Amino acid sequence: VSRSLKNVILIELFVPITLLILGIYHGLMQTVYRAGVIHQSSAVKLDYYQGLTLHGVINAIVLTTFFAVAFGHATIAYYLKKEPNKRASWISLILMVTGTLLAAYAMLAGKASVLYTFYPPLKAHPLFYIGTAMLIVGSWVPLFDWMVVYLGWKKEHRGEKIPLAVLGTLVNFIIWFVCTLAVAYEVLVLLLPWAMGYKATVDVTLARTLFWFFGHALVYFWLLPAYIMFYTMLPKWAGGKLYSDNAGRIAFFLFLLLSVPVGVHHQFSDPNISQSSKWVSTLLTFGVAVPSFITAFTLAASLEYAGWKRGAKGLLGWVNKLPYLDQNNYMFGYLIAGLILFIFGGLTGIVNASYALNNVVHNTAWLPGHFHMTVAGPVFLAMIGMSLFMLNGLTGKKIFLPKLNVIVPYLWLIGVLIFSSGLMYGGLMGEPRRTNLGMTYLNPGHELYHPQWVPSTMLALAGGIIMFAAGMCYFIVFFGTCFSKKATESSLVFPDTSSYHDEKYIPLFNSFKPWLVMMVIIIMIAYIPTLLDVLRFGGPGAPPHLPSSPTPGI
Ligand code: HAS
Ligand code: HEM
Repeated sequence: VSRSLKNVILIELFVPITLLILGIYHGLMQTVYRAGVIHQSSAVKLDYYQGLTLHGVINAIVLTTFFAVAFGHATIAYYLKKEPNKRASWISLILMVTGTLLAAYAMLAGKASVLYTFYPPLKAHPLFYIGTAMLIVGSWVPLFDWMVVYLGWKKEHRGEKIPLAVLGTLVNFIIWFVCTLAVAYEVLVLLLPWAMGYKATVDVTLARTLFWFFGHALVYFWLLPAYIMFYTMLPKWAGGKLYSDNAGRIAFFLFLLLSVPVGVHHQFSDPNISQSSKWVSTLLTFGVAVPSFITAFTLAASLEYAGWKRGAKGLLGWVNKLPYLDQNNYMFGYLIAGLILFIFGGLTGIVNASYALNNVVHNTAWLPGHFHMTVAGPVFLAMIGMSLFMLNGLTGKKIFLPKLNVIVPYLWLIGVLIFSSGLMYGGLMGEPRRTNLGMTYLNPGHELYHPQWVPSTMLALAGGIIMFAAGMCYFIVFFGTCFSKKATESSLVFPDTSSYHDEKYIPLFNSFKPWLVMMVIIIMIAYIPTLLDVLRFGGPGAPPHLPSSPTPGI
């Protein structure tokens, strides 16, 4: 890649990983507050909710968005052999960095403790909203630029399959563009005028609905870069082939159809959305699990093939043959550890999506249990692993302490398994999420003391400490590599995975148009009735909760 693109990508990796130090620190602090180790509303001059906001925003919004753009630049340039536009990539970078700095200022100054979901009635300083909007708009710019590069490539390669990594990148950013339209409207039309004092009130239910239109698609925006690595790189790193190329194409296109219209599954407890809309959302959510099931089976077959190629014997012998601790092939460890976590992250997601079961787990500690095995599982491990891989390739610097590096993902895996087990166990006993338990329920001196939550929060604390330790080891490796001397010529080479079943060119799996039309139709089916409900029964018109109905709704 050119010097300019190399610098853009390196800044896009360096900025969020530096901020991540603060993000990881606040993760540990959250477990400390929850376990009642301290009975304070703040620590080191940072308030509990301020810390939780910094944790969620840095880890789940800033890191993921910067990484997706950096990795997108790299995949487009590598697989299409054409570089994105220089000016567009710098404009995007400047918008994203400025937006992040504005939002960081508002959060660190204690003026935006609104959590990473930032919907009202919590209100932030206008700079937080302006910063968020700039980060989002900055991440839109590359999509339009990559589309130009892609269309140019297509003209010269008629009848050829779109490289799978490019297909995944474009699908991901189209999902991102569509879902962020709703949050841009929420921020610019509802929240900003309210935060600046031009409007006295805000429509809370409309804002929540717009946020969740964005909010669940957001999780697939986090996930798809990892899926690109699973399909197009992992099989090669494992020593084999991708079982089926078409399986990957189908999975990505199904995400395009179903990532957005499922947001209402976060609002099963909102009384102003009808039960029929919620039922449609449940059904579509089971639908969006299908591409992940396809992925699970395709990857298992690909890994089995790799194991056989490495000389495995017996029915499950292939599992032992994979290169788990190969220092020169550390990406395998980062990806496989994430996949193992995702088995549990996915299963708990299906529990959440089941309309009636959701009543049991909603707003409890079960939820952070679920999402640390997804966003802090396969997504996080793929992102930090690939950041190191790109840093290594683009700078030609040798990995610092490779023996330490190769154990980081497994340490993280063990930490998350213990941490999430504690949270889920506690959640099933009614432990709330987003609550400073140390002030009340886990304070023996308080009348609300709940001793039955001691074991679960202690388990979460133990897992949190292991995750924190893994995080610190990663920082040593990442920054150690950053500041070491250049060892070889820089060249970023992704593995070229071939397919076991390399099916012939099928136009439907190599064109966006039919899928985009279907996407719009499904979104309309899911969201027109929901928005009508929200507009009709919004604000004071919301129906009261009926104790006779365990699933609230009109
Ligand atoms: Fe979720 C809430 C449902 C996936 C993240 N989710 C959240 C929140 C976050 C989040 C952050 O329906 C909290 C939001 C908040 O703050 O309130 N989620 C699902 C479902 C899926 C799902 C059905 N979630 C994700 C992903 C996330 C994520 C991915 C981040 C990246 N989630 C929900 C629901 C809620 C929710 C409700 C709202 C709950 C409430 O009440 O508030 C599905 O997409 C999951 C499908 C996944 C699978 C797993 C496939 C397994 C694979 C691994 C294979 C392993 C191999 C390894 C091959 C079916 C691919 C083999 C191993 C060897 C050693 C060889
Ligand atoms: C929330 C711990 C890393 C994403 C939380 C909570 C805890 C926690 C205890 C609060 C649960 C609650 O009371 O509701 C940790 C620890 C980490 C870590 C110990 C590692 C040392 C991560 C990573 C990500 C992440 C790497 C994402 C990439 C989130 C999100 C929330 C959260 C999105 C929700 C914030 C909110 O409710 O507003 N974490 N976490 N965490 N964490 Fe982590």
